[in-house]
Amino acid sequence: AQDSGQLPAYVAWKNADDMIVHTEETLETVRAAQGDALVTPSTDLYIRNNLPAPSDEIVADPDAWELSIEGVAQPSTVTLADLKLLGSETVVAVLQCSGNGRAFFDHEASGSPWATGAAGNVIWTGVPVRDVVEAMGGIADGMAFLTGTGGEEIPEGLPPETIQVERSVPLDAMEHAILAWHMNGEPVPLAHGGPLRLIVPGYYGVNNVKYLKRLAFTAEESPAKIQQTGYRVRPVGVAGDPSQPSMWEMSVKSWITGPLEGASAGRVRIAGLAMGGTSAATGVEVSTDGGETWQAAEFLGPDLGAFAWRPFVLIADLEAGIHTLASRATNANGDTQPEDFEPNERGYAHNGWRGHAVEVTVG
Ligand code: MSS
Repeated sequence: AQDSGQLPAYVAWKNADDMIVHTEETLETVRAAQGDALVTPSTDLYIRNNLPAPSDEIVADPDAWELSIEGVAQPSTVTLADLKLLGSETVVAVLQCSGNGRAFFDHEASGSPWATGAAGNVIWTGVPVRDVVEAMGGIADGMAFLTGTGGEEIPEGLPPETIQVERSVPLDAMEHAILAWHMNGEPVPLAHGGPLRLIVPGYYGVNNVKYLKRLAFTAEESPAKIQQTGYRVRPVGVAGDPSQPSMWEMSVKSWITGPLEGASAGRVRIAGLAMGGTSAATGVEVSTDGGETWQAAEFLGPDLGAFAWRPFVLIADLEAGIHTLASRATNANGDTQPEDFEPNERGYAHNGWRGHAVEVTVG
């Protein structure tokens, strides 16, 4: 699927050379283009839509966008202009699809064959959810989840819960969650969920609901299919059900972004990206011999916070021959990437270092 160049019209503004178009609704960033970028330019950020995006009329006047807030002491409908008066915060957070790394499983899980490019590091600005809650008199009694509903129009005749993008995360996630109107210093583009998007730092992409039209504190998880049976980690061949782990918290992960194919013998600059998931990435090691020996790499650039990724670099001395380059990150919780990651039906959450390794010919 390396057919960059043919961008769908709604994302024609992206950098075609840096994108792999899997389908109209799924575009991945080219691995080499991820490089050692501290922040992913919006023009390079991947796209994953479960439903076609709403009309771009909704971003014509962002401040007029309406959000319904439920499950609080004083439920109400507010505009984006109102929300901007409640508080502002900027958080840098990795946005990563649940299926990023799916291509490294052997069982050919259905879905886009994402390699490393269904992930980006983004600067989000918006109002902290806790400030919204405070303004609405607090969370109503008995609520256990934060539920966000996407603003896509549901075609008539279809029961909304079959296709609606509505996701619930545990209340704990509220501590860091924001309702974002800016992405990388600009209004959130429609393709990435403008005018208003729920950002849940440390949680998989699917929980970061675009074109957010409803924010609700709920006693139960959303009845939507995408919550009940979708995005569940289960053994290969097993159907999704609510008892299985939901794609919530991200795990520690890293990958090399260069070199990916060849290099000249001698000093070689090996670069990549490391993220901690729900806690900060604290270190990353690189192996040039397929995991037999490891050397600590150095983080590059400023620390943008626990939910951001950290570019890393290691200058290695490589002899002519074939080298298997791998990276292995550790986070503040003390978790380290495993060598292998057990296959699961939908190919979610792969963070095994061996699958992400690259074979490079040095000559
Ligand atoms: N939201 C909405 N509203 N819709 C849709 O479709 N998707 C998901 C999220 N959110 C959606 C939403 C997913 S699934 C993902 S990843 C993300 O988003 C993506 O983002 P971007 O911006 O990149 O496109 Mo997987 O886990």
